[in-house]
Amino acid sequence: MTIIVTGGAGFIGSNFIFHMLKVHPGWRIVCLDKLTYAGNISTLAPVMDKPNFRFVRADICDRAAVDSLFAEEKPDIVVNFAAESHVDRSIEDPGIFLQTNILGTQVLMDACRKYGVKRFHQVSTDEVYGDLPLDRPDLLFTEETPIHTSSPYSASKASADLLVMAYHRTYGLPVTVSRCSNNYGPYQFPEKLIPLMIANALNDKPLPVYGEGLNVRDWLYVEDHCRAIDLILRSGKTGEIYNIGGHNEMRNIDIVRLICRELGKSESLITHVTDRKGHDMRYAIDPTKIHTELGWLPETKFADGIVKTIRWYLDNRPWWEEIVSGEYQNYYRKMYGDR
Ligand code: NAD
Ligand code: TDX
Repeated sequence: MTIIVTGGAGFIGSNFIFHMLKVHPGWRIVCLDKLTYAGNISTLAPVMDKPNFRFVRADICDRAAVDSLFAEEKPDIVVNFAAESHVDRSIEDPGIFLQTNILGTQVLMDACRKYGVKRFHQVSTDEVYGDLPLDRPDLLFTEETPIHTSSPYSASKASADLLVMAYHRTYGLPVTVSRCSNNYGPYQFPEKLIPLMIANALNDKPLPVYGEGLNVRDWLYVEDHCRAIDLILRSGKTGEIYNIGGHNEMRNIDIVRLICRELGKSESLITHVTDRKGHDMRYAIDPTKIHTELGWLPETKFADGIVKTIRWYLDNRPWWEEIVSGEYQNYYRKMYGDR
């Protein structure tokens, strides 16, 4: 079994590669990644020398590069994690989001058709469903919830999902799609809420909470997401969409307070800043389908996962200090300078 994993030098993709090499030691994993600002080759250092692992630096939008890799590797499965993934960046500059997230997905699917790939799995997001009101806790996103996007990021992910389903219907491409809630865990780029707050707190810097911090996200430990995708690849039905989430809704402000408590830092570091444009209020996944059809359940409780995650950032300071010391400083000034 040969799998091409795109975006495997990023947060979830790298965790997925570690997971798959552990649970399927006989499978060959080929990581295709452009190494954008979010991709970090050092993350993959522990597996780089494994005989059943290969890293290839390439852009999923580059047809020639994708074609020659598929010709060489003849993959059985392709799992597409490669994406521009940060909502705030999509608000500043949407173009690259449309390019990578939509057109890149098309390039990969064309190669899958040409080389007879047995499964193309698209890693999507709950953000394609838009948001839910805070005063209706009974409402959850199911796979039937209409697509209703808010940001250029979520619109690009939803567009890709539509294209994936169109390739299934029109060309019979054997696809699956998963839509997961917010992930947290090791190797997440420190522009995202949880690692950003951990890194800032450790450096005694202000903790920039958008608006009142009352927005709700549904958090899932990254390893649970990886197990769900592995299960969909082995037992999921082609042409199907699976929601992934663990019923773990939390307000942003409560997460930031918890991080302060765990790190022994004062809540006076919390600074309320101008809200995100078009900020989604609440996400909440109904994972009934993946539970009843495939037997998936999350294994890590948030209380344990967040402690493990904070411990990981404490134990792996060089990994994120390297990131926050470089180009990230310009990003941070631009995004938070006069917010
Ligand atoms: P990330 O930003 O950490 O990693 C993205 C990876 O893709 C990086 O390694 C980057 O170098 C690579 N990449 C970007 N453009 C590329 C291109 N044109 N060609 C090849 N490689 C390219 O993202 P993440 O948080 O790991 O998210 C992975 C996927 O999961 C994305 O598709 C995202 O939409 C989805 N997702 C993320 C979350 C979350 O909470 N992080 C939740 C649900 C779904
Ligand atoms: O500095 C911040 N302050 C703040 O209050 C940042 C970066 C975020 N926030 C808020 C905005 C959101 O309500 O925290 C919440 C989480 O923000 P992000 O970490 O940027 O995640 P989100 O916008 O929810 O999107 C994430 O989940 C779905 C991922 O980045 C997406 O890739 C995924 O599809």
